[in-house]
Amino acid sequence: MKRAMLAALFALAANAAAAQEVTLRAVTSFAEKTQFSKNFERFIDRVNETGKGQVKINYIGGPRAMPPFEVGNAVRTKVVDIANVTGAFYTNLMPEADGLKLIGKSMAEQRANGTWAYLNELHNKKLNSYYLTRQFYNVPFHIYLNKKPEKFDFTGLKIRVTPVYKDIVEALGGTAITTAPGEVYTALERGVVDGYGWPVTGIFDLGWEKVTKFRVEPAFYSVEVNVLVNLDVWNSLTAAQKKVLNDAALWLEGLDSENVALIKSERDRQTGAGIQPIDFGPEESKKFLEKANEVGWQSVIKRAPETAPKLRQLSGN
Ligand code: 173
Repeated sequence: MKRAMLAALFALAANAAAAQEVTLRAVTSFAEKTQFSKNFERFIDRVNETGKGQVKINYIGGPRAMPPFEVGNAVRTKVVDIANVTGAFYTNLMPEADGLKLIGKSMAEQRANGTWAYLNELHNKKLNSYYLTRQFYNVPFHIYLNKKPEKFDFTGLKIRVTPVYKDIVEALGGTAITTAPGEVYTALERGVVDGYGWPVTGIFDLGWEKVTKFRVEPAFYSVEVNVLVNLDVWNSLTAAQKKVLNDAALWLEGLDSENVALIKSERDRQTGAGIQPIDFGPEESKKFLEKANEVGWQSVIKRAPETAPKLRQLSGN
């Protein structure tokens, strides 16, 4: 009798745990298994392992499932519960997101100095989402070209952009053409563009080395790929479920330490593929970086005059 009661109790407890397990639908704004989805995919595995009985993530996939520029809105409206997405793809909803590229501090620093809290507040308000974390703060961007300019002047060049590169490309006289990453290869192949902006890592994922001649030095800005959770979903989670996600997010932040070696190997690989650096020397490089920072902030401040100055101050840039 005692035994039967115990068994029944255990069954009840197991049921309660099962009833508590929540399944989150996830998408990524980058192609599956490529550079800027990979660590998010590892995060999903981690959550599914450590969160057994608590949280389960159901990975819907990447741009084949949802156009990248729609991912931010999909989290906002709870079409998906959790997403891996760069702020560059949701500046229409949150102009401040364009400022993320200008914040080069690690998440540990951002949590310590109030940046994370402020960004979370902005994501709560404008994207109805919880700002779980950001990845790749220590990976910069480059402009890649197929025509070689004589100086830092892109006049006459058509360059594929997202909001990340638009202002600096235009400040240097180039013509900016916005496309999703999935359209870059064809645009280069057909000569619709003479170059493109992209991080230092990842160009091999979609075969762009075959249609790329030059990489402009120096590297600039900071890659930001964020993990957002719909705010209603976040608020409905138990403390234990939030902890699973938060712990996995901190673990994900730790993966940024891999980026240093990765950058070196990707630069070597680019050299091996015949991609030549264009370098106008230290003075011009310094001027370029100052200009990129300034036009970047001015553009964000113009679109978000109430909030962007505080972000700039927190960034230290
Ligand atoms: O170039 C892009 O599509 C872009 O803005 C981006 C942002 C973060 C990581 C990779 C690319």
